[in-house]
Amino acid sequence: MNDRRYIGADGKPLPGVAPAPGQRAGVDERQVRALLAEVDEFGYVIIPELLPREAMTEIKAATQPLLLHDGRNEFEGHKTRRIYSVIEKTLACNPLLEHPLVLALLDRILRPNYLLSQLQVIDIQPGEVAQPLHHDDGFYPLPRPRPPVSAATIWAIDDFNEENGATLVLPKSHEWGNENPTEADRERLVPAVMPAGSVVFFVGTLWHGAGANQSSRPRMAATAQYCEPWARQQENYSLAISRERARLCSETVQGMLGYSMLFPFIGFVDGRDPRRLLAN
Ligand SMILES: O=C(O)CCC(=O)C(=O)O
Repeated sequence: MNDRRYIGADGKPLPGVAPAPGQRAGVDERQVRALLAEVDEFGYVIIPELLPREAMTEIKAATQPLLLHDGRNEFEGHKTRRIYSVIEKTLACNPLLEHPLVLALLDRILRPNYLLSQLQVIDIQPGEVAQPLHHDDGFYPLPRPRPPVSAATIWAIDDFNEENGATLVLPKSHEWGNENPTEADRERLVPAVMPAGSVVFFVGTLWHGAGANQSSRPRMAATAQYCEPWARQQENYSLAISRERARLCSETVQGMLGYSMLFPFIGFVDGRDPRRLLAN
């Protein structure tokens, strides 16, 4: 099939667009199918130790000095520190957001040229209470049940355990209609217990939230959310990330920041592919 989504306005293939499913270098197709089957059934999957612990230690060293403020409300968490506009401040998390296995999953859930919706580092301090349950694409005013508009990763930079605030997920809630979780549903929450370097991947329709941190140490995570290329990103990357900074990123990340198009009518600049703006 001649898929027009991969072709630029000049009729030539777009550079750096997401390859068709099955073409991510070094990714085991059977693993992708098995992970997707779990996501289909439960709404999430935990991938243990996808990166070495040492990589997380490096990310922690680069990001810890940037964690300056406690959250401003119940959702951010009054004892939780977050870094927004991460790419403007450090490129340390880029390998997480463009990990080939994560991209291979996204390739099958979202349309080509899906976008980064937000990237955050989240450091939950001791004594923090559990975050209100939510699903990540709940702010798009579209009735449920429906396919997800987004998908997310939460990477464990520290070990995640039941005591320190491992993300709580509600299995199968991605299939729900417009109902909210009840007290009885809370009994079914599953903590994403996983060692540093692991990731929990889930669709934007899955109910979840950060757990309470009842330990004596902070729990650090990095989370990347991705959305359909027709949906508005949560972080306004055209304003938050400078062009100079975007130039330091890979073509994949540049595309996810917004230097890409959903052919032919979404995302153009002066009627043309915005990738041209990064050319020197
Ligand atoms: O930190 C976590 O475990 C989850 C955070 C989360 O879901 C959010 O802030 O949207």
